[in-house]
Parts: sequence; structure tokens; C-alpha cells
Amino acid sequence: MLALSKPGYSTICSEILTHYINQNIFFDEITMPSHGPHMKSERAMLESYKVVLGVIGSDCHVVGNRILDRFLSNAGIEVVNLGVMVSQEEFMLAAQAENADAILVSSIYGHGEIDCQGLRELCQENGIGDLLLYVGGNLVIGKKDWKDVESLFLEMGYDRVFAPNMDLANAVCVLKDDIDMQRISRLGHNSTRRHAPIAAVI
Ligand code: B12
Repeated sequence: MLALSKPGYSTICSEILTHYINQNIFFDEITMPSHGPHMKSERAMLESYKVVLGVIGSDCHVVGNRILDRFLSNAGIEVVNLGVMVSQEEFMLAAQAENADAILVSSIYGHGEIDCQGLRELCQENGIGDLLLYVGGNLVIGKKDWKDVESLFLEMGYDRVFAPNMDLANAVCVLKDDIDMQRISRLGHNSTRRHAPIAAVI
């Protein structure tokens, strides 16, 4: 497992990439025997990010969703925005169909604990169990210790858990790093499957 929360992770990540490039080892050569028309080259993949975004359950709070969409898009991330009142199945199917790097779930109205439980398992059952899962918003009702909230969602299988007052710019950096790291880990270990959370970020 990779310690993504450690300082200097980005540097390590780019050092690995530089190593491959300096060695003239093309990512295509490492993992891809051929280039089908549907298959992105690994080089292109390293520069493109695609996420599925939405507000889960019966939650109709749309403002944060629009802000996230705009912010991520401006940061060069392709966003498949499912909007509000999105079921777990819709998230999973969209991620599968779009070959997304991550699902970003929002829960604002306080029922996150119920709505978010089971999404990791649903992804696993449908062959995308190693997809990055992020969750953020007002995840529970009332005032609870953030560490407890974070642990709760990490235990559900989310890779990162964000409080409503998180720094969006930081979240975007972490997201890109996580996606890059997952790609590198897949290059090294074709059968890589993560079963445990990586780390949490406020
Ligand atoms: C506007 C509003 C409404 C409007 C929504 C209109 C609409 N269509 O958007 C209406 C009046 C419909 C409404 C209804 C309800 N609301 Co309301 N609503 C609000 C209010 C005032 C503002 C929400 C907002 O727009 N915030 C601004 C956006 C920018 O912030 P955000 O949504 O939190 O999103 C940001 C972050 O959370 C973060 N984020 C979110 N998701 C993710 C995901 C990832 C991966 C990352 C990295 C970051 C991230 O980034 C976003 C952008 O910065 C809040 C109070 C407040 N001050 O927040 C209550 C609030 C959210 N509502 C609340 C409640 C309880 C309800 C109702 C259940 C009330 C009721 N009993 O009917 C219903 C639920 C209806 C439903 N089915 O969803 C509670 C939720 C309590 C909780 N979670 O503990 C709040 C907090 C009010 C309160 N203090 O009690 N609401």
C-alpha cells in the first residue's frame, strides 16, 4: 500500500514518471500489447482525468455540486456530472460506462451514513472494485467529532473523506495524485486491487 498522505508524495510520483521517461520506457510498451481504437495510450492517460460526480440519495442540494463541477473542470478534470438525487447504482453504472478514474460522492442533507454505505461493495460486485471513491459534504446529522465521521466513511471503503470546509484546490491536487499513483501501481502490478482505504484528508 502506498503512503499517499506523506509529504513529498507528488515529488516521488513525478520522479517515478521521470525515471520511466528517461529510460525511454513507454508506458504503452509496459502494459499494452496493442492499441485498440478504444484504448487510451498510457501516456495520454497520465495527462487525463475523468471523474463521476453527484449528490447521493434523495439529496437535492445542488449548489456545491455545481461549484465542484466548475472547479474540477477548470482544473482540467473531465467531469461526468450526474447532478442531484443519484442512486448508488447510477454512480456505479456511469463509472463503468465512462471508464472513470474516480467517483466523487456528495452528501449534504445529513443522511450520508445510510446513503453511502455499500457503494464500495457494489463497485466490487461489478468489476470496478479498485476505483477511487471520494465522499464529502455534511456527512452526518448534528455535531460529531470529525475524526469519527472520517473513520466511519473510511471503514465503508471510501478512499478519502472531505469535510464541507475543505480546501478545493488541495482536494484537486490530492485527487490527481491518487489517480496518478493508482495508474503507476497498475503498471507495476497488473492485478492490483486495493481493499483498504489509503488515507483521509480534511
Ligand atoms: C440551500 C439549502 C437548502 C435548499 C437546497 C436548494 C438546492 N436545490 O440546492 C432547500 C431549501 C431545498 C434545502 C432543503 C433541505 N435541507 Co438544506 N440547506 C441549504 C443551505 C442553507 C445551503 C446549502 C448550500 O448551498 N451550501 C453551499 C455549498 C457551496 O456548500 P456545500 O453544499 O456544503 O458543498 C461544498 C462542500 O460541502 C464540498 N463538498 C460537497 N461534496 C463534496 C464531495 C467531495 C468529494 C469533495 C472533495 C467536496 C465536497 O464542496 C462543496 C463546494 O464548496 C444549508 C446550510 C448551509 N449553510 O450550508 C442547509 C442544509 C444543508 N440543509 C439541511 C437540511 C437538514 C435540509 C432538509 C433535510 C430540511 C428539511 N427538513 O426538509 C432538506 C433536504 C431536502 C433534500 N431532499 O435534499 C441541513 C443539513 C444538516 C446536516 N447535514 O447535518 C443544513 C446544513 C442546514 C442546517 N444547518 O441544518 N436546503
